[in-house]
Amino acid sequence: MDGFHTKNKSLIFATNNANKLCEALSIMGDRYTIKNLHDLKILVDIPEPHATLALNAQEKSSFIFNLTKQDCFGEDTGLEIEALNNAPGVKSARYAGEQKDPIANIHKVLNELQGIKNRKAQFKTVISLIYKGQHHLFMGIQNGLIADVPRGSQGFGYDCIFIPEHSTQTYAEMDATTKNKQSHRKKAFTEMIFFLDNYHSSDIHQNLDLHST
Ligand code: ITT
Repeated sequence: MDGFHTKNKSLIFATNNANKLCEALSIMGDRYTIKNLHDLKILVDIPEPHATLALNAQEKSSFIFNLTKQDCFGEDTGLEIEALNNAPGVKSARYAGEQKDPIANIHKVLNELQGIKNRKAQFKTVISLIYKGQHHLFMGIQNGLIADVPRGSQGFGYDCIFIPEHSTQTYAEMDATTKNKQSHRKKAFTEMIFFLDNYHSSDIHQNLDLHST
């Protein structure tokens, strides 16, 4: 790795979610300058109309690239619950309706899991990066279990019902540093950082399948 080339890379994060930005800043460290849509005064809720996380992530990055022509990335994250046939999945933000209400989403999940013993789930993050005009995909998965009742007050979204593997605490019972050490987002961002740190213009990146990821 060449430290000179990895300094001060500047990327736009195509998100309106302040919690995601906060986690990204903590994971990416100070070698990257990350700006979000709020920083750039881009006031838009980018649609997420697709059937896969990868296509939605690409929708976000493409939308912002078309507007700015700058290096940028978007990510889509889904909670996939085995006993619910991997729902809410790509519908995680709007599981209980268009209002994107995290409390209503959690209620719906817990209601649907009432009496069900299989609590296995995974969080999946897919990042779509547009770097020097080329598209690249990265993925991170964290396995875990869905708690019987919400626990903890940290974090956001579904954090209070997700217990990652090898832990007894939900994400919402952990401090941010502990979540960011081993989360789905940490894993996907680590893949992207590795790619950026080792980027050479002649390299070919093996991409994931947009329609099944
Ligand atoms: P952007 O599209 O603006 O990035 P969003 O909040 O719409 O933000 P997603 O569509 O990726 O983001 O989020 C899907 C849902 O999953 C949404 O309800 C989030 O709150 C939730 N979520 C995402 N990452 C999470 C995490 O790390 N922990 C808990 N819930 C999360």
